[in-house]
Amino acid sequence: MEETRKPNPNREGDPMADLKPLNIGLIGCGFMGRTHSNAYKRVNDFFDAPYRPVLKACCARSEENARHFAGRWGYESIETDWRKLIARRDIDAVDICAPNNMHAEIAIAAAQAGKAVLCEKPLAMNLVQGHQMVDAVEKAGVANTVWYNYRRVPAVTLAKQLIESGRLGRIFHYRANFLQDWTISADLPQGGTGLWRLDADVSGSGVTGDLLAHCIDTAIWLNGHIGSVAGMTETFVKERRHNLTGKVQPVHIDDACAFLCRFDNGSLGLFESTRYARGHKALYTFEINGEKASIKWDLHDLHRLEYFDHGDDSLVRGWRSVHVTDSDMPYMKHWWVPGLQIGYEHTFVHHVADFLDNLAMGQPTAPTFRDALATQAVCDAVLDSADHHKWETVVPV
Ligand code: 4PW
Repeated sequence: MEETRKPNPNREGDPMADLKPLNIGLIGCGFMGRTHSNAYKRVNDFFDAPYRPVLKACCARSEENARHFAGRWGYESIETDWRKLIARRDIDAVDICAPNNMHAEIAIAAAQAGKAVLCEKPLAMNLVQGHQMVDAVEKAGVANTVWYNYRRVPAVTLAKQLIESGRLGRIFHYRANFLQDWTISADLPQGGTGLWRLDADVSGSGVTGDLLAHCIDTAIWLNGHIGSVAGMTETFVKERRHNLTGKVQPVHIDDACAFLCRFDNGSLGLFESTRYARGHKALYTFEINGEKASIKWDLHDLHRLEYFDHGDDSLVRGWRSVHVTDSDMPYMKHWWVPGLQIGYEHTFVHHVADFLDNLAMGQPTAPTFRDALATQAVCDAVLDSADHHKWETVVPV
């Protein structure tokens, strides 16, 4: 959390000192490539970071796409083969924004080459791959992190602080949803640019790895280890034309997934995700009920944390809408004046700021690959449970 930062030795005494460059090699020039590039470009404008990210090279399979992306975001050079990018001596950190089926191979090669590795979520296609990735970064001793960005929404970080301070007391319930509606049409193809999320060979899973993984990462962070799960999944559209083969092929992703779980702290969890909730584009919500207080949060209103404290005077007791914009709130002192809001893209800037600070101090940046492996373990257990129609124990990692 930003609030736990120690003074940065690299900036002590000389705030104007030249910042050390950190040369970024970005692999994958799509949606996530844009969010990360924006974060690298903005971080030094708002944070006293110890490094200056340099957009050294971006890599896409198509030279045209790589050139276009490099031109727009200011990358100094391009590659079309990720192995060449990793082999370059002028790259310090490899950022993986390629589809999920490439995460493991790229991350392992990058770690073996001694690069810092930043990987998009979910960590891997499955737990076996995830373990290999964790082994690789830990054996190489390289800095590593996974972009579960919603932890760094200031209101979500504030939720963490409230829970850690004991304000909620014993936790009884954790509820989370991530709802979308963009795949309802049966005419939508699977596979190819932008649509690889529908092709299980590339994505690993459907909403479980793509959306619930966010909810699980936040939940483990806020409420601790999940011990067992009971899940159900459905694929509503069973065949779709594949963009790469041109043929109508079976769909193997989960279009919707819901699961119950038990946390090690004794609380009960209820999670739901779907891409078939008409009217919802990216509705990520969670609610946590404790003995003394409850909190709830909604991505559509991301700067608010709703808080109910049973200890309030009963005459005025009720849900408070905490507007998380004041400068004493997590991350907010780096932005505008109190009352003004920030958004989705800032969560990535916060992640880069934390990563750079931690790198300078030789500290890990959560979620590390190992932290993300715990999320992967829950995702795998949920899918196994749905397949086997029974409760599954989550493998400790
Ligand atoms: O990681 C998720 C994506 O794959 C995101 O947080 C939202 O849902 C936006 O796009 C998808």
